[in-house]
Amino acid sequence: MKITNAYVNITSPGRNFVTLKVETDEGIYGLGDGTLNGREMAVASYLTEHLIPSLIGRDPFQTEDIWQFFYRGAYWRREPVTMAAIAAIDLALWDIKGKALNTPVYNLLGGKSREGVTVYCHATGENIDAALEDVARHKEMGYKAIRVQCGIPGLATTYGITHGPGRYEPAERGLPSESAWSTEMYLRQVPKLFARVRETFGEELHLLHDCHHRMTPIEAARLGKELEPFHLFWMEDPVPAELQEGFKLIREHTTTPIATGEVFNSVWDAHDLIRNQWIDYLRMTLVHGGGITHLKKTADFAALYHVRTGFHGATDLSPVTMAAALHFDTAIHNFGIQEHMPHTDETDAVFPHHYTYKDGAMYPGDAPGLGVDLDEKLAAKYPYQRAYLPINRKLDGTMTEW
Ligand code: EZ4
Ligand code: CO
Repeated sequence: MKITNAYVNITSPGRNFVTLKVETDEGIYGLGDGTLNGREMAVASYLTEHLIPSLIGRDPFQTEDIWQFFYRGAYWRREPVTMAAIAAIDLALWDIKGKALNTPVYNLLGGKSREGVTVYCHATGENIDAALEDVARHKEMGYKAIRVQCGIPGLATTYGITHGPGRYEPAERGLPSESAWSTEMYLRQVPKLFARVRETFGEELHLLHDCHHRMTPIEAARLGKELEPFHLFWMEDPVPAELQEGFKLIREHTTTPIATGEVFNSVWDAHDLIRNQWIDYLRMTLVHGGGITHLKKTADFAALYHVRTGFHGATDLSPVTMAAALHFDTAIHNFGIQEHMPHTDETDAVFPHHYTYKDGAMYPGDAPGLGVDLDEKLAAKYPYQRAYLPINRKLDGTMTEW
């Protein structure tokens, strides 16, 4: 089999997605996701200008060699743009391989290790009472694991909180907005939130919380310690992770489990975190971490150190990544949990897919390959619109940790 053509599709059914379609001489095609929130066009151009010309004519079954060719061949290694572009190709090739062998991708990764993939959802509220109502609503929907975030008294907006009606979407159209942040106020609020959640819903529900890299290690250590009585499933991104050693200090002070890595793009970003057992869950997912080929090796390395996966699953990861993640989660041994933030109906229509949700779990489906498609006609109705994540400053105007 030979790759005959490949091109990038950019669409914005509620938010921007960069999709790669790879075609072969046998009529089989594969889809890959290269979406990088707020930097979409950089990945699209990287693919079109620099990778696709070298991809044409290759054997799509050579997932390992093609990955190494683009990783090593670039000379300039790593960083999110490069790794998302490589991931887009890698995912499309695994999709082709599955379709050509007439089997779902999970069978190429070891087969089913479990029936369903446990997912966690997002509950939010502008205050604690509203957050509790949202937890109750998600519990009704069958979720067994819920991330809980709430507004901070004294701050006008808080990242991760839905404002007004409609679905939560972290990226905002136009240029990035700026909002105010106070770690002192945040640290006072979060233990109160989780005390109320446990009081209301009991011990059984898995509770998660995302700190969005806003703290210093000693502040995170304090929060982890104060949250211990509420037995969180994890505390996510307590600090920015460029300094992997920062996690050592947190670890020395608290038994609250720690997840990090949604912004990582290589095993080297997590090398010290994993081999020193400073984290419990790794969040680097397929689109940002070089695809299935690189994540499989990373997950296997993590398994040696009791680190499990907890893939990022926000709406800026397209249904192609979601499908691939569910195949991966179904197959590997050290799967921990999968984030699930449902896409808009428009997005689901542009990307028809076989994966499903039921009673707190998701299933990749049994279609050959990844089991996701792209309706290019419909996609064309939603042109790209510039959109970014909000940026935070402390109350005195200083930029925050993140
Ligand atoms: O900020 O997906 O855990 N989820 C998150 C998300 C991320 C966005 C980044 O593009 O932190 O809201
Ligand atoms: Co996060």
